[in-house]
Order: sequence, then structure tokens, then C-alpha cells
Amino acid sequence: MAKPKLLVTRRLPPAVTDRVNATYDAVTNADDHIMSADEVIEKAQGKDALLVTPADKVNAALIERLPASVRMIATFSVGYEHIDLEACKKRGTPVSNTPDVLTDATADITLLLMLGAARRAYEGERAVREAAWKSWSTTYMLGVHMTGKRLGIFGMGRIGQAVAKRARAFDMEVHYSNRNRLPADLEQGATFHANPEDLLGVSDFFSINAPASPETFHWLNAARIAKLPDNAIVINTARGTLVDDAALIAALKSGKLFSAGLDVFENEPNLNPAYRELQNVFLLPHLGSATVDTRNAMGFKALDNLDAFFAGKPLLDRVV
Ligand code: 8YV
Repeated sequence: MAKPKLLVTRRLPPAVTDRVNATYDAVTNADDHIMSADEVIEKAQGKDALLVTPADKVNAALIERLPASVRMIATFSVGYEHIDLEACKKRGTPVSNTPDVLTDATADITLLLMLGAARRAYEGERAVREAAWKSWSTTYMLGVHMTGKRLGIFGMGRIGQAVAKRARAFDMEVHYSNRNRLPADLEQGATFHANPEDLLGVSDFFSINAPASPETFHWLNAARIAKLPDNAIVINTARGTLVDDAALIAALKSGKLFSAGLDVFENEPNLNPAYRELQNVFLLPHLGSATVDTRNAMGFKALDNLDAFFAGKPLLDRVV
């Protein structure tokens, strides 16, 4: 039986690429350049499926132009806001994502950002590297204590729950908001706030772990930041579009907030340049799932969904 024809839009980890080439007649992207919509459409000719990433804008216009041969889209990510699901549904094109396998890596990065922002890791690391650290003193580079503080989790899905589990190890008091209240065995004693506005006032640390959507666009704005306790710390490992950058930057500059830890940015990697000037923000380049194990697992999960599709079986991680 002929191998299904696959277009892979970005370079994948070697172990995943090996499996792609073993089971698919694939066009891959060895130099990992970002393909334009025209290039995707040109290379999709005669393909049976696409394996894309969040760097690809799979919007209605692109879906409209896809050749009829393309019958499925798999994304190398848990997030799928880069894909117009309504257009895929209308076209009858199933879409899969890669949940679960990146939960721990992303939750780990969330704790790194919480500690890094609270304990001024960026400033400290830089002071040592630039030989600006002249001597120890009782008041040098004091940070915010994290153990025992209140953590508010906005979006208590798989990653939010994994963050809560780690925070409990720091004796943190966990609060959360979510579309639905979790059953007790998943809630693990965390306090549910049906109205996410009420979560703000009890969040010494406010962690954003909800998906990007029209409802969550710029959710954390000036009015909501004002409801956070003074000296609070904001963490974002979800998507940059959930934060109003101008409002967050103003609150970091004014001292309303002690600091922030950010792994994701609106229009990344072209983030708001004002963040780079701030000392009290710990910045990472979207490393949430960036471990060898996790990225391999993400690739294999995307291929498991493609394999299931071409075997006529139900997709494991179908989002539409
Ligand atoms: C990816 C992520 O690394 O899966 C997601 O939704 O955000 C990360 O795991 C990122 O999307 C790749 O750009």
C-alpha cells in the first residue's frame, strides 16, 4: 500500500522525522524556515495531510485554498488558536493536537518563572555574569517569599492542575477559576472561584494557564491588574494574547506588581520591546514544552493521530 503523502511545515526532532520518513511519503522542512501561505499551498498539492505548528497561520483563507487531497491536519502543539476550526469543520477536515505529553514540562516552566520572578533570578544572574556583585549584604537583591503564599490559577485544565500539584509542594494556598468547577479528586483542596474576577484579590501569584480565545483576549487588563494584591507576581505560560501588554508593563513600572514571569508574548517573537528594558520581569522564549522527551512525545502523538486517521480509526486527540 502506498504511503500517505504528508506535508510537514517545520523541522521536527530527529526521532520524529525518522518515524515520518518511515511511514509517510513526506515533504519536510530541513532548514526550518517559516513557510508562507503560498508555499504551504504549493507544497500541499497532492498531499493527504498536513503536520503544522503554531507558527503556521492555518486561517480560513489558507483552508479555502487547500487542495481537495488534503483530508486531515495535525498540529504539533496543544494550543490550536492558529487554526480556524470552524473553517475546518465546514470543509470536513479533522484536526488533532498534542495534549497531556507537554503538561509536566509546561508546569515545570511555570514554577521556574514563579521562582525566577519572585527571587529576581534575571537580575541576580546578570549581576554575577557582569561582575556587578561586589559583596554580600543583608539587604542585597531581596525577593518575594513564595512558600506559603496564595497562588491563583486562571484556567485549571491539565497544565493548571499540574502547576497546582507543584505549588502544593511549596505549601502554597491554591485558588483557581475555570469554566467548570473540578471534581474534588482533581481539585485537591484548591478553592474555586466561579467568577474569575474574585480570583484576582486572593492571588499573590497569578498564573495564566487558560487557552487563547476571543473570550480571553487581553483578559488581564489594567482594571483586573488593579484588583491583584499590591506586590503581586504575574506568570504567563499560556498565550501572550491573554495579557494587555501596555497594562502589565505600566504595573511593573509603577511598582503595583513586584514582577512578572513570561514565557509567551503577543505577536511573539516580536514581543513588546518595553519588556526588555524592565529589571522586574523574567523572560523566556516560549520554552514551555522545550525538552527532548516532550518534543519527541509531541511529534509521536501527532503521528499517532495521523496513523489512526489513515487506518480509518478514530483520532486520539481530535479538536474538530
Ligand atoms: C509549543 C505550545 O512549543 O503546545 C503548545 O501549544 O505552546 C508549545 O508546546 C509551541 O506551541 C510551539 O510554538
